[in-house]
This record gives sequence, structure tokens and C-alpha cells, in this order.
Amino acid sequence: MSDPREPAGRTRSPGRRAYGVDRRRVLGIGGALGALAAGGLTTSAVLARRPAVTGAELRSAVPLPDPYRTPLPVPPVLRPVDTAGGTDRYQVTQRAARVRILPGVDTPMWTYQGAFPGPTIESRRGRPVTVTYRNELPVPTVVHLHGGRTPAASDGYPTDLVLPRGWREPMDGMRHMPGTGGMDDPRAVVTRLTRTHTFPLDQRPTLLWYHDHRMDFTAPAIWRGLAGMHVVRDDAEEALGLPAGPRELPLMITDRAFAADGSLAYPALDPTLRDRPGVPDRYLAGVLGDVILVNGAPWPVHEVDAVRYRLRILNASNARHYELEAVTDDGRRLDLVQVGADQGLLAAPVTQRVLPLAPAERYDVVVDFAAVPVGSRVRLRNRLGTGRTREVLAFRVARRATDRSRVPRVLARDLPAWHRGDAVRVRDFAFRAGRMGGGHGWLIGGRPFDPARSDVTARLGDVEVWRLIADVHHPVHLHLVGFRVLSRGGRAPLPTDAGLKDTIALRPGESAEIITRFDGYRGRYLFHCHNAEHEDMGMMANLDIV
Ligand SMILES: [Cu+2]
Repeated sequence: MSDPREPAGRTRSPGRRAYGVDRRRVLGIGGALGALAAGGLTTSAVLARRPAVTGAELRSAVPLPDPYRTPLPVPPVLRPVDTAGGTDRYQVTQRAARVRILPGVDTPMWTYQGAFPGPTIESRRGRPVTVTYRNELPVPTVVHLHGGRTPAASDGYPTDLVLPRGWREPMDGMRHMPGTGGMDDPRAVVTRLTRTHTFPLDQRPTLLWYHDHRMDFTAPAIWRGLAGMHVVRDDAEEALGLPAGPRELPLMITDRAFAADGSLAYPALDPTLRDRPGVPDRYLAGVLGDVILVNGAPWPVHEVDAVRYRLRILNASNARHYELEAVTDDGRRLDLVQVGADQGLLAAPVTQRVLPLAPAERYDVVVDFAAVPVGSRVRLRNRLGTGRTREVLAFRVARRATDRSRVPRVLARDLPAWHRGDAVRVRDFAFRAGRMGGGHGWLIGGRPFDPARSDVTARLGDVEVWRLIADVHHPVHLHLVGFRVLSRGGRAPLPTDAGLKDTIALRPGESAEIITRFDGYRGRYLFHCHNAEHEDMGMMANLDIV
């Protein structure tokens, strides 16, 4: 039987780790659908069931706080070290730190600048930013700015590692490199200790986020704390009069689980995250935690005035999906007026009652607390959760106040209007578990990721339609470009598909069509599933823009 994972034309150098066999072995792929297949279900039976949850939940072994006691933190905005010459220059150190997440106990984490989430970077559209990342962690790192329109050299390709001091391996590409699943990647650009990324930020204003993207180890690295937010602003958006200042809240939602000593629980096969990637079979569909954190605080509460607030919501969870609704103490659901999507403002506001939020998706919504009695609460709840994971965040309405904010009927006129007829190509991609050697893996088009293989070559400036289909939940993310959703399941897109996206949540068994223009920069980029465990277990592909 031919092995579709063995790319044609690649030679195997003597002594090199055999890519296919070794990677399969280190991932323990023999039961990649273990979590779904528990109880002896076959793959087809699992797919027929269309599970509501993709992933398995870890249980914390430490007493958990009651919801809505911890104040909501807002990550500090990072100050540039230099602003000369029209560029804002930042320095960020990746280091281990003890972070107070649960009351009375510190949690050892891997952080940007000692905090979780990392500091927020605020920038202006078209004003370049450079960030020098310094790696003081014990393992290689890679930083990707999710949603950034970034030159390839600064995009954080998974093999463009920054090695820590003392890490032993050759610098020429990825040959025999420990901690990469035995992958070779001759195009990798590896540095030691630091790397400076250049972000032109010539893009629509929106909420981006930065996170680790290291080959095979993205999921545990993000889980340990390597994630932060980045807001891009411009004058036109500020002139709209949306709620601002303390009435604009960035909200990074994550789920985590904690061991008895307060440390983070995560089922890594190699807890050092040095050599052997992957998780036990039970967690191969994704790792879920039983504690919901917003900006790093468990089920926090935030005091608000009885006015409009702009909530900039990011799901930075590895695998957990949410369906958020805003519910008053007397059981009324408040409107969530969506003004923006992953890639910035909508053309016009769309009133939502529920926000389906897949990993890496963002929603920019305005919620009006004016009709909520002072002294009562509005809870942001997750309809997909059970027990405590139904709870996310509460707002306590403290006082009446004047409100000069508004939500204009027209928000933006610069949304791309691509039509099917503009597309020079239609491509099909299936995101599925599949046969991989003797077991299952997470595959795109039947193949697991190989950095050295060419998967998609697109011409700069071309418009393409991509047809995507999924078996279980797969949030599909394209680097570099935003896209619009043309259809879902052969029908019109959902109201929550409005605007310009960079991540689309495919639900079990669902197909969708997206349209995009490969615009910006030439070079090697990626598209992948943003279930972080799937991504680490093969569900990525190269996107070469030429
Ligand atoms: Cu996936």
C-alpha cells in the first residue's frame, strides 16, 4: 500500500529519523480517535454520531473558586522601548513565571513578560511594529501573530525556531533536530536566543493575538501560557463613536485544569516538551479544562456602568467551543450587537443572541446594560458547557451613567466584495481523521503536515474559492489573508459568518465555501485546524504564495 504521507521526490538521508514511521510512533497515533472511539466505536460510528464536543475534559484536583468573585483583570498595554523613525519597537521575553490564577496558590507557567495573558500590544494601522522576542524558556519557541498581515519571514512558521541558550542541535534547517518529531525542513530559519519580527500592520483594525506556534508543541505551549492580545486601531474606527476607554474590554477566554499543587494539568506524553510530542489517546481529539478563565482569571466579575460596552472577545482555548449568551439575573437575554469579526469591522451591525466561538475566533460586540437594574448582574454564559463550564464572566451593574457612545448603522465601506466569478481556482480540502499507517491521524486532504512538502501554491493577487469539509469540529485558519464565507452546508452563511474572517468553525459533518484573495506578501505560509491538538497532530498544510 502506498503511503500518501511519504512525499514524492524526497530522499532519506542516512541516520535521519524516518519521518513517517517516527512521527507516527512518537504521536502515539495508533488510536488518534481514542477520545471519540472510547467504548469501542468505529470511526464511521463516531462520525455518524457527530459529537457535540470534540475533545476530552481534564478534571482539576485543586479546590476551585466560586464563579464571579475574582475581579476581571485587563492585561497591561506594553510600552515600546523606542518609537523613532515611525516604528514602534517592543521587547518581549518568554520566561517561566509563577502566576496567581487561583486564590492562595501560584501556578508555574510559561509566559510572555511574566504574565498570562501576555501584555497587550496596541498599534496603529500602517505604523510598523517590531517585536524582539527573547527565549529564556527551556525549549525552542516560535511566535505567530494570528490574523496579522505579516511578511513570511516574520510570520512564525512552525520550524523557524528560536532556540534557548544551550540547546544542542545544528543550526542548518531542521536536520535531526530533537523536539520536532523527526521532521526535516531545509527552509527553516533557526536562530538562537532572540528573533525580531517585523509587523507592517497594513491591515484593517481588529483584535489579533500572538501565541506560540512551535512544530508539534503548539497546544501544550499555549496551554502553559504563551498567548497575548494585539489590538490594531485607526482613525476611521475611532471616529465611529463606539464605546471606548474603560468601556472597551478585550476578553481572552481560555479553559485550563489544575493539579493538586496549583500547577497546570496537561496530559503531555513528555512533560518537558523537549522531545516527544503528543498526548495519550484519550485526549487526541483535544484537551479541555474544567476552569474557564477570562484574561487569566477564573470566572471573573467586572463592575460596569449601566451603559454600552464594547466587548472584544477571543477564544484562545486549545479545543473548547463556546456558545455565548448574555443573561440577566431575571433570565432575559441581552442583544449582542456584533460590530466586528476576526478581521475587523462589519459593513453594518448584526444583532446576535448567541455567539458561537471556536478556537481562535474573535467577535467584536456591543452590549447595552442601560436596561439592567443597578445592583444586578449580567452573566456571559456558555450554552455548550455543563455545570461550571456553563459559566464564563459576569458584569455587575454598579451605577447609572451618561453614555455618548453609539453604534452607527454603517460601520465600514472597505469590505472586499469578491464574487465567485472572480475566482481563478476552486480547491477542495477535507479535514478528517484518517488512516495513517496502522492507525488514525488528523489529516488535510488525506495527508498529515510535512513542512518540506508543497501543498498549495497560489499566485499573489489571485482570488480563489476553497471548499472545506469536516468530520468533527475543525476551526480552519488561514495565515496572511482574511476571507469571506460564501456558503455553509450548501446554504447561505450564518449571521455569525458576517464580515471578514480568518478562522471558520466547521461543525461535525459540515461543509463550507470561503473566498479570498491572496494579497500582501509572497512566501511560505500555512493553513491549519486551530484545534491546537489537531494542529500538533498533523492537521496543517503549506500555503506558498508566489
Ligand atoms: Cu481540527
